[in-house]
Amino acid sequence: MQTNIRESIENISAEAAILVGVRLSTSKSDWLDPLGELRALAETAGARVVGELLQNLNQPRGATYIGKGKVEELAAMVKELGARIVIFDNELSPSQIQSLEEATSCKVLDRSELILDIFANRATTREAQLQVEIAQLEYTAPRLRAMWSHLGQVTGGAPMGVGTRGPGEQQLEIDRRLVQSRLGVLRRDLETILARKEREVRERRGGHFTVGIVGYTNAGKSTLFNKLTEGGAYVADKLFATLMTRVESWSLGGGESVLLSDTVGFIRDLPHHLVASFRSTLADAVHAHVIFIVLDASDRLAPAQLQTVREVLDDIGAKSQPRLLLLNKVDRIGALGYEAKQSLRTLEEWKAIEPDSIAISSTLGTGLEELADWMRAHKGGEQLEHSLRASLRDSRLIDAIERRTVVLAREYGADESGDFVEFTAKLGARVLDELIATGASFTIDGQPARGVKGGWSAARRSPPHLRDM
Ligand SMILES: Nc1nc2c(ncn2[C@@H]2O[C@H](COP(=O)(O)OP(=O)(O)OP(=O)(O)O)[C@@H](O)[C@H]2O)c(=O)[nH]1
Ligand SMILES: [Mg+2]
Repeated sequence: MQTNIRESIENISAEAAILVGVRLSTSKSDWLDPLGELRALAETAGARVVGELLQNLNQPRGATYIGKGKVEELAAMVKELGARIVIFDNELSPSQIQSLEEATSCKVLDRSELILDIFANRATTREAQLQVEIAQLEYTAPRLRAMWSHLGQVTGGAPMGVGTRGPGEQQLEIDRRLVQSRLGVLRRDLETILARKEREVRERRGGHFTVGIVGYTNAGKSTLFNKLTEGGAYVADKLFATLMTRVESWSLGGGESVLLSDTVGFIRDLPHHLVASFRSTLADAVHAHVIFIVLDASDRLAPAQLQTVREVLDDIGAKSQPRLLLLNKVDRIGALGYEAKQSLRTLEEWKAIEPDSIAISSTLGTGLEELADWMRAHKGGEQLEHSLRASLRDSRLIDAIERRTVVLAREYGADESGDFVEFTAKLGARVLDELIATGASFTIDGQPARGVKGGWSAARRSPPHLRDM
């Protein structure tokens, strides 16, 4: 089984491919360049696109998805251009694939299979490989019948009359069982890795403020991540450059920092097996305190891409935290020609629709100061109630607490080190960090704050308000 799948992956690379798209009335693709995204996906997979075919239909034609005349046209194109694969933009059923393969004498793939192939080629860690193989087997299993009955005919096996079981049928049974047992093994392996990973994510969250960078594939997430942190994330002008999550610290100045995570990009109609498999990869985003949505504002399809991203976020359960929209690649908008600009939403239009968004350029660094300001304000803005005990001798600290926090109550007392005042006060992590940075000796909720480096996060490995989130 495994070899079959691996072979099919490698076959795409360097193969001459024809792209086929059917524009249905419900189609979500780009009307100006309907096959643009599929072309990028095919090229990412390493295919050489030699031809393209489009058809407008109200609804797909059952057996072959495209109309009879188009199938003939496609078969002729395959022959003439020497194509080795045909890639459909639409999702095909196993029997449609079979009919199309017979009619064109060519291997036929759909968009989901192509995406799975790209993921398979990019998966470098054990976790990613397991996720991809599981998704592939789950996607392939229902197609086995078609594959084998097809093979039975091609190889001239026993006639497949009603009630007879040709060699294909028997092989099918064996393969089904192989697939199921392989899936069992893979799922167990993956669970072990995931359990460890969940623990790691929880630990990371423990005392830190975390931010998940998400967005459509190729939006510029890794570029932004590298710009804000020590970097090291792979950046490329291709789809799905990033498959695994990376976490680095983003220093906001004044000893403050947050943990940023960069992760796999989203795409419309992502095969749902893949979404499920990659849920763990997205765990950092799901559990982050804040989500940055990076959008390529220089892409005509940005509004639809934003919608996809929001849908996927809802889907994976990242619903409760604040989301900040970042309109990226603003430098590129300026460089576009008049024609291209006409079909773009302008920044003014974006601002009117998404007033809280920030325009940035991850390559030039434009807007990143504003982003850091937003982050600082937001991080410091989470006002929580704490008790702060300060020595009455420390008038500067008491003054700072009075000025910088919302004091709800004051209680006076004395212990072995002298007289103190215990404040019940509302304050954010940022103010707390500032108080600690003064170097004064005081306690926060009963724990000493003095000498704690990195402020709040280090002082309180597991603050009560984060523990249950
Ligand atoms: N002009 C311009 N190009 C950008 C900007 N940000 C990113 N890019 C380019 O966009 C391409 C994709 O960038 P990445 O950072 O790899 O995008 P990504 O969102 O991480 O993509 P995936 O990991 O594939 O999902 C690269 O060629 C970047 O150089 C920007 O602000 N301006
Ligand atoms: Mg990336």
